[in-house]
Amino acid sequence: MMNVLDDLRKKIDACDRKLLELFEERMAIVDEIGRCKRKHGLPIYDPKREAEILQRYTGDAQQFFSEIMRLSRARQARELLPYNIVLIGFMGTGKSAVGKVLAHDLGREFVDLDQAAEERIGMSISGFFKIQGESAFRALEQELVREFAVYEGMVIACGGGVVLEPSNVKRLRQTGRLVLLEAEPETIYERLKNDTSRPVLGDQVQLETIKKLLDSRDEKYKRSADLVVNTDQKNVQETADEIIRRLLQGES
Ligand code: PRE
Repeated sequence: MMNVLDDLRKKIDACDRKLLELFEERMAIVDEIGRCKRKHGLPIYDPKREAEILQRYTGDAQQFFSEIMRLSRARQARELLPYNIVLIGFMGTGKSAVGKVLAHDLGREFVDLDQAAEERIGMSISGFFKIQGESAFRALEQELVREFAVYEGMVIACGGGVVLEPSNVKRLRQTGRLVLLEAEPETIYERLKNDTSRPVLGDQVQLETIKKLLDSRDEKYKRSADLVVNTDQKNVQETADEIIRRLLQGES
């Protein structure tokens, strides 16, 4: 029995060596494509091309190629955007939704700091606010920033209050570019009016409260930002595309 297993494992090792060789060959081409895209200002993620490749396969093989292409995007992104992308801004500006799409398109890991906080405390943020108060939450937020800012190649969506604390901005800056998502108070109101999970807005979301809070924070948001992107008339994909395009151009 053991002999059979040993033999089969030797065969697997031989297969893996061949796979690795081909994988490295493919990745060298991906690198060349990356340079070509850079030169011509083309996006990293090409959904049409990926669909064309994926429709050739089904089941596990499709998964396999899907993962290879994610690694390829990550590789091009690492080369072209060698820093974390950190989304900051007021609630309702789309940080979580845009962050997810950005991470996908760049083949990166995504972390939503509010979600990470909820997982850590085992309850909703608004529940935690009620029981422990805002300052306990801000302390937890700082701890999470300390943890996640040391990683590389991430997309990080911050809670709306994160950059109000200067030490958070400093930490996030060491490994990332801070991208501020903006929206008019009316847009934010429309996006949040039925949302009861925003403790700093109270139980009933009001336009006036949004305006006041936004006013008091605007300066700090702007001061922390490397890049400012307006989201009023854009969907999530359009916003993500604009962020990548402008970061690639080295714009601010
Ligand atoms: C590749 C990677 C990313 C794109 O989304 C599409 C395809 C791939 O791995 O096949 C290569 C590539 O960058 C490209 O063909 O444009």
